[in-house]
Amino acid sequence: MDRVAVALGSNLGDRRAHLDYAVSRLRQILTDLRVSCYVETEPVGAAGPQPPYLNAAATGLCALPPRALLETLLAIEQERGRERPMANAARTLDLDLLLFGDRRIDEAGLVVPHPRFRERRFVLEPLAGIAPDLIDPVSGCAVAELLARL
Ligand code: PH2
Ligand code: MG
Ligand code: MG
Repeated sequence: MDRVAVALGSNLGDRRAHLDYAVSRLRQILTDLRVSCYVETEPVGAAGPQPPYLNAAATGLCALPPRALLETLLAIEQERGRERPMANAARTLDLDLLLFGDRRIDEAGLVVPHPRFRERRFVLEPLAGIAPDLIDPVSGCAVAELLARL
């Protein structure tokens, strides 16, 4: 089984309830689940003013193939009423697949490692709290190193 890492984010509605729900759903599909603290962060890259985010990260062991995990993450977003009016719009729940073991995948709709996670403090800070030694197979760096370099 591969150790996977997922980023969680919410800035619409009851943010804590959305993240709690996502964690309970992740517990059904991943074993040895570890969940970071929830951190409040300022929106990055939004076109206009937006409410602050609650962000978190989770890791666990996954028996599903990557595409099936991705589809499950998207289904969980839908269960919280996720809408996509435009890129970077405020959202009830965003679940991004960051890492899938040491695999590199570049397919339609599925790019792993996540192409922007190395630049995102709102991803690396929570992830470093639970998995500082997890290796990014593209840069060869551990999560703690990626955070220190920001
Ligand atoms: N997600 C984005 C864009 N900007 N900013 C913060 N603070 N947290 C996020 O989760 C986030 C963001 C795209 O998914
Ligand atoms: Mg995202
Ligand atoms: Mg997303």
